Amino acid sequence: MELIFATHNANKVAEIQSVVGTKFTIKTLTEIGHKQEIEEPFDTIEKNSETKAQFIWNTYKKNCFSEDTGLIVPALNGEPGVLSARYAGPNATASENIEKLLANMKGNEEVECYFKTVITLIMDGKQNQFTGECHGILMNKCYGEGGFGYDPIFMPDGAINTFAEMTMEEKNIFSHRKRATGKLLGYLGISGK
Ligand code: ITT
Repeated sequence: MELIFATHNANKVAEIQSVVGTKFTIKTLTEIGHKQEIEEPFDTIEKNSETKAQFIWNTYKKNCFSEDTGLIVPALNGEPGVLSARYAGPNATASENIEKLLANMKGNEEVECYFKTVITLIMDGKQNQFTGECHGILMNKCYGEGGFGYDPIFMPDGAINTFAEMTMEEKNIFSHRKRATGKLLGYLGISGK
Protein backbone atom coordinates (compact mmCIF):
# COMPACT_ATOMS: atom_id res chain seq x y z
CA MET A 1 0.00 0.00 0.00
CA GLU A 2 1.17 3.53 -0.80
CA LEU A 3 0.13 6.77 0.94
CA ILE A 4 1.20 10.31 0.09
CA PHE A 5 2.35 12.22 3.18
CA ALA A 6 1.14 15.82 2.79
CA THR A 7 4.07 17.56 4.47
CA HIS A 8 7.16 19.56 3.56
CA ASN A 9 8.78 18.79 6.92
CA ALA A 10 11.52 16.17 6.41
CA ASN A 11 11.81 15.58 10.17
CA LYS A 12 8.17 14.51 10.35
CA VAL A 13 8.72 12.14 7.42
CA ALA A 14 11.77 10.57 9.10
CA GLU A 15 9.96 10.11 12.44
CA ILE A 16 6.82 8.59 10.92
CA GLN A 17 8.91 6.42 8.58
CA SER A 18 10.77 5.07 11.63
CA VAL A 19 7.44 3.92 13.13
CA VAL A 20 5.87 2.65 9.91
CA GLY A 21 8.96 0.74 8.71
CA THR A 22 7.94 -1.31 5.68
CA LYS A 23 4.28 -1.67 6.71
CA PHE A 24 3.30 0.75 3.95
CA THR A 25 5.14 2.99 1.49
CA ILE A 26 5.27 6.71 2.22
CA LYS A 27 5.45 8.97 -0.83
CA THR A 28 6.59 12.48 0.03
CA LEU A 29 5.41 15.68 -1.67
CA THR A 30 8.92 16.06 -3.09
CA GLU A 31 8.67 12.59 -4.62
CA ILE A 32 5.39 13.45 -6.35
CA GLY A 33 6.77 16.84 -7.49
CA HIS A 34 4.46 18.99 -5.34
CA LYS A 35 6.59 21.98 -4.29
CA GLN A 36 4.07 24.60 -3.10
CA GLU A 37 3.27 25.09 0.57
CA ILE A 38 -0.22 24.06 1.62
CA GLU A 39 -2.03 26.84 3.49
CA GLU A 40 -2.91 26.30 7.16
CA PRO A 41 -5.29 29.20 7.83
CA PHE A 42 -7.49 27.76 10.59
CA ASP A 43 -7.36 28.15 14.35
CA THR A 44 -7.38 24.48 15.33
CA ILE A 45 -4.81 21.74 14.81
CA GLU A 46 -7.62 19.39 13.67
CA LYS A 47 -8.82 21.73 10.94
CA ASN A 48 -5.33 22.56 9.65
CA SER A 49 -4.45 18.86 9.56
CA GLU A 50 -7.64 18.09 7.64
CA THR A 51 -7.01 20.96 5.20
CA LYS A 52 -3.58 19.61 4.18
CA ALA A 53 -4.89 16.08 3.49
CA GLN A 54 -7.98 17.38 1.68
CA PHE A 55 -5.82 19.60 -0.53
CA ILE A 56 -3.74 16.61 -1.67
CA TRP A 57 -6.79 14.34 -2.09
CA ASN A 58 -8.65 16.99 -4.11
CA THR A 59 -5.59 17.75 -6.26
CA TYR A 60 -4.31 14.23 -6.96
CA LYS A 61 -7.19 11.88 -5.99
CA LYS A 62 -4.61 9.67 -4.29
CA ASN A 63 -4.81 8.10 -0.84
CA CYS A 64 -2.91 10.33 1.57
CA PHE A 65 -2.38 11.51 5.10
CA SER A 66 -1.21 14.72 6.74
CA GLU A 67 -0.35 15.75 10.23
CA ASP A 68 -0.46 18.99 12.13
CA THR A 69 1.35 19.40 15.43
CA GLY A 70 1.40 22.10 18.06
CA LEU A 71 3.16 22.70 21.37
CA ILE A 72 0.55 23.86 23.87
CA VAL A 73 1.47 25.81 27.01
CA PRO A 74 -1.64 26.21 29.19
CA ALA A 75 0.07 28.97 31.24
CA LEU A 76 0.28 30.99 28.00
CA ASN A 77 -3.38 30.38 27.09
CA GLY A 78 -2.38 27.54 24.78
CA GLU A 79 0.38 29.34 22.86
CA PRO A 80 2.20 28.67 20.60
CA GLY A 81 -0.42 25.99 19.72
CA VAL A 82 -1.71 26.20 16.20
CA LEU A 83 0.93 28.87 15.48
CA SER A 84 3.87 26.65 16.52
CA ALA A 85 5.59 26.77 13.11
CA ARG A 86 5.31 30.56 12.79
CA TYR A 87 5.18 31.74 16.41
CA ALA A 88 7.89 34.40 15.91
CA GLY A 89 6.67 35.35 12.41
CA PRO A 90 5.72 33.88 9.02
CA ASN A 91 9.24 32.64 8.14
CA ALA A 92 10.54 32.15 11.67
CA THR A 93 13.30 29.62 12.34
CA ALA A 94 13.04 27.07 15.16
CA SER A 95 15.56 29.10 17.20
CA GLU A 96 13.52 32.28 16.79
CA ASN A 97 10.34 30.46 17.88
CA ILE A 98 12.13 29.03 20.93
CA GLU A 99 13.56 32.45 21.77
CA LYS A 100 10.10 34.04 21.70
CA LEU A 101 8.60 31.25 23.80
CA LEU A 102 11.35 31.47 26.42
CA ALA A 103 10.98 35.27 26.53
CA ASN A 104 7.24 34.87 27.14
CA MET A 105 7.96 32.36 29.94
CA LYS A 106 10.11 35.03 31.68
CA GLY A 107 12.52 32.45 33.16
CA ASN A 108 9.82 30.31 34.80
CA GLU A 109 11.10 26.77 35.36
CA GLU A 110 9.45 23.43 34.64
CA VAL A 111 6.25 24.80 33.16
CA GLU A 112 3.69 22.15 32.15
CA CYS A 113 3.01 21.80 28.44
CA TYR A 114 2.24 19.20 25.80
CA PHE A 115 2.63 18.36 22.14
CA LYS A 116 -0.47 17.40 20.20
CA THR A 117 -0.38 15.72 16.78
CA VAL A 118 -3.46 15.17 14.64
CA ILE A 119 -3.04 12.86 11.65
CA THR A 120 -5.72 13.02 8.95
CA LEU A 121 -6.01 9.99 6.68
CA ILE A 122 -8.03 10.09 3.46
CA MET A 123 -8.51 6.72 1.77
CA ASP A 124 -10.81 6.38 -1.20
CA GLY A 125 -12.35 9.70 -0.16
CA LYS A 126 -13.10 8.55 3.41
CA GLN A 127 -11.54 10.69 6.13
CA ASN A 128 -10.38 9.72 9.64
CA GLN A 129 -8.32 11.53 12.27
CA PHE A 130 -5.90 10.10 14.85
CA THR A 131 -4.57 12.13 17.78
CA GLY A 132 -1.45 11.68 19.89
CA GLU A 133 -0.33 13.78 22.86
CA CYS A 134 2.88 13.92 24.84
CA HIS A 135 2.83 15.80 28.14
CA GLY A 136 5.93 17.19 29.80
CA ILE A 137 7.86 20.16 31.02
CA LEU A 138 9.10 23.27 29.22
CA MET A 139 12.73 23.94 30.12
CA ASN A 140 13.98 27.52 30.55
CA LYS A 141 16.94 26.99 28.21
CA CYS A 142 17.98 24.64 25.38
CA TYR A 143 19.45 21.20 26.04
CA GLY A 144 20.72 18.95 23.23
CA GLU A 145 21.39 19.23 19.53
CA GLY A 146 19.14 16.53 18.04
CA GLY A 147 15.52 16.51 16.90
CA PHE A 148 13.86 19.62 15.51
CA GLY A 149 11.53 22.49 16.36
CA TYR A 150 10.94 22.84 20.11
CA ASP A 151 12.74 19.58 21.00
CA PRO A 152 15.64 21.31 22.87
CA ILE A 153 13.24 22.84 25.43
CA PHE A 154 10.80 19.94 25.92
CA MET A 155 11.30 17.13 28.44
CA PRO A 156 8.54 14.49 28.42
CA ASP A 157 7.07 13.24 31.71
CA GLY A 158 9.02 10.18 32.87
CA ALA A 159 12.22 11.17 31.05
CA ILE A 160 15.44 12.74 32.29
CA ASN A 161 16.39 14.34 28.97
CA THR A 162 14.85 16.68 26.44
CA PHE A 163 13.72 15.30 23.07
CA ALA A 164 16.81 16.96 21.54
CA GLU A 165 19.07 14.83 23.78
CA MET A 166 17.38 11.60 22.63
CA THR A 167 17.81 9.36 19.61
CA MET A 168 14.75 9.05 17.38
CA GLU A 169 14.08 5.62 18.89
CA GLU A 170 14.14 7.11 22.41
CA LYS A 171 11.85 9.98 21.34
CA ASN A 172 9.46 7.38 19.93
CA ILE A 173 8.97 5.90 23.41
CA PHE A 174 7.20 9.11 24.43
CA SER A 175 6.27 10.96 21.27
CA HIS A 176 2.91 12.48 20.32
CA ARG A 177 3.70 11.64 16.67
CA LYS A 178 4.46 7.99 17.48
CA ARG A 179 1.18 7.72 19.44
CA ALA A 180 -0.90 9.18 16.62
CA THR A 181 0.92 6.99 14.07
CA GLY A 182 0.26 3.90 16.21
CA LYS A 183 -3.48 4.66 16.03
CA LEU A 184 -3.22 5.11 12.25
CA LEU A 185 -1.52 1.72 11.92
CA GLY A 186 -4.17 0.16 14.15
CA TYR A 187 -6.93 1.56 11.93
CA LEU A 188 -5.16 0.24 8.84
CA GLY A 189 -4.91 -3.14 10.53
CA ILE A 190 -1.11 -3.21 10.54
CA SER A 191 0.94 -2.91 13.71
CA GLY A 192 4.11 -0.82 14.00
CA LYS A 193 7.61 -2.00 14.82
P1 ITT B 1 3.92 20.73 7.36
O1 ITT B 1 2.80 21.69 7.65
O2 ITT B 1 4.48 20.83 5.98
O3 ITT B 1 3.58 19.32 7.76
P2 ITT B 1 5.34 22.25 9.41
O4 ITT B 1 6.78 22.27 9.83
O5 ITT B 1 4.76 23.54 8.91
O6 ITT B 1 5.17 21.09 8.31
P3 ITT B 1 3.29 22.19 11.47
O7 ITT B 1 2.44 23.13 10.69
O8 ITT B 1 2.66 20.97 12.03
O9 ITT B 1 4.52 21.67 10.60
O10 ITT B 1 3.99 23.04 12.58
C1 ITT B 1 4.41 22.49 13.74
C2 ITT B 1 5.69 23.15 14.21
O11 ITT B 1 5.83 22.68 15.56
C3 ITT B 1 6.92 22.67 13.45
O12 ITT B 1 7.37 23.57 12.51
C4 ITT B 1 7.95 22.50 14.57
O13 ITT B 1 8.64 23.69 14.77
C5 ITT B 1 7.10 22.19 15.78
N1 ITT B 1 7.06 20.73 16.00
C6 ITT B 1 6.24 19.83 15.40
N2 ITT B 1 6.52 18.60 15.85
C7 ITT B 1 7.52 18.73 16.72
C8 ITT B 1 8.25 17.81 17.50
O14 ITT B 1 8.03 16.51 17.45
N3 ITT B 1 9.21 18.30 18.28
C9 ITT B 1 9.47 19.61 18.34
N4 ITT B 1 8.84 20.54 17.64
C10 ITT B 1 7.87 20.11 16.83
